[in-house]
Amino acid sequence: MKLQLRKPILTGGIALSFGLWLWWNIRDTAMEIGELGLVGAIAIGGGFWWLKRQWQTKPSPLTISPFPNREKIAAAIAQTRQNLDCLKAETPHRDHTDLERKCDRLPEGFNRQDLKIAIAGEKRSGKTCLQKMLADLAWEKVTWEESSSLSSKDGEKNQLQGVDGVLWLITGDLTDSQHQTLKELRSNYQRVLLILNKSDRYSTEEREVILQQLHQHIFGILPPEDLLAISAFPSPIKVRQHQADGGVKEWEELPPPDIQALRDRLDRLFASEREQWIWGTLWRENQALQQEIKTRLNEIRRDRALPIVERYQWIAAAAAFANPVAALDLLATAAISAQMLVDLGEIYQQKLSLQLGKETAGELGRLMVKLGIVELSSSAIAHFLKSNAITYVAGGTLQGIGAAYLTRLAGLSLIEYFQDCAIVPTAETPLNWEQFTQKLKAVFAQNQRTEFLQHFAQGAIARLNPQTGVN
Ligand SMILES: Nc1nc2c(ncn2[C@@H]2O[C@H](COP(=O)(O)OP(=O)(O)OP(=O)(O)O)[C@@H](O)[C@H]2O)c(=O)[nH]1
Ligand SMILES: [Mg+2]
Repeated sequence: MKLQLRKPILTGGIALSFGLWLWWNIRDTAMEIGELGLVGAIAIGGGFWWLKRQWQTKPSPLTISPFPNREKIAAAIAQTRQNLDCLKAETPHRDHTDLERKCDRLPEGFNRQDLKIAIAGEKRSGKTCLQKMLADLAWEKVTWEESSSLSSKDGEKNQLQGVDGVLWLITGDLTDSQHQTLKELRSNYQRVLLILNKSDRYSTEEREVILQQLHQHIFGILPPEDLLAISAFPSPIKVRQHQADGGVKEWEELPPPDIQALRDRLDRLFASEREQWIWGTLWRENQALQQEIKTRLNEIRRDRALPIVERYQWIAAAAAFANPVAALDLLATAAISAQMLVDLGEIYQQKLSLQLGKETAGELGRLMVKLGIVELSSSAIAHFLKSNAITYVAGGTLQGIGAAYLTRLAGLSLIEYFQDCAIVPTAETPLNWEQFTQKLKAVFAQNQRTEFLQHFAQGAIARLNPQTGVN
């Protein structure tokens, strides 16, 4: 086992004091001797670097968010119902009975009594041994299931979505990714008990050190009582007995399992928190259903939104082709139609007046210039026109393709942005530019590939000047 003797405060403190001492002592001379000045600066810099690290690595304050109460979950379920109604209203001819059935069944979760608990953890961490022992204890209305290793992979985490609690077995300190998984589980209102199994393999001191490190890791995520050390199936120990005749008798003894701490904790939790654990699952089920509704609605809305983007893309192309502007910045702000924003907003139930649409379109064009998108795409298109033997390039071709391309980027980014908004009608709100910028960057990265641009440019040329084309 790796035991680390960590005294960062001492080491860092010494480094800092030494740095300061050195600096004060050589301050005057250092002004004259550049090299020493450098030494002092490095020492001080090192000290501050260490201090900064300490501040950064300080554990966050206790932030265990309370589990949602019955009212909060009931409100969330009502919201799901509203979202489903919205989906039905927008697509009256489609069948959504599967989602409806799920939504109708959700409130039944409030009457559930049985607990389903997963025993999860790495391979060979003792899950089967522990499950056998717990099953023998015969708690009322509790069932156990062994779950494969817990990692950050989505598929595995989904296995735990439907269980009310997780006994997470570990046999040493937590890794960074396990720590991350723990945080994610907890933020999904998943009840987790972190259990150090096989603790018989450690001496009392070693166990204390590990537990102390684990306590630091779970700080702010789990209450300290939910970290427990057990031995579900301890290894046999050698017993030696000195005989009267001077001989030594040796044999192996199997120590009894030590799971009392876990048993006591579960006793208490089953009596006091049973409902909360079940509500946690209900909350996750509701979230999953909301996501399902949203995905279905977004698919449908996207199918309606794409032709709109296409339409405005060619309108912009024709306008820029007929009246080519030399300045790229002007191209961006002129190309994006406010009406496209309003029309897309309507599909996604995001109210946008023409006035706000105009302001947003202008802002959006400026953002594209600022991010270098306009310049990059214009030079990529110009390069394509030069390097491909185009039979005839009319005056505004570059501007036409550019305007169409920028309109497309703006439209697709807006679709991505609106997909994350609430799906029910909302009051007029300006764009969240921080979020929108992320979407725009992602959409630009996806549509920046040379093949795409070439294909796009070819299509645009054919439209702008149907008699000509590409060789
Ligand atoms: N020393 C020690 N060994 C243990 C303890 N608990 C389980 N083991 C041993 O660990 C090994 C794995 O135990 P299992 O219960 O099969 O572990 P598991 O997590 O179900 O394993 P997989 O299903 O293969 O992932 C066995 O050899 C057990 O005897 C314990 O508390 N102490
Ligand atoms: Mg097993």
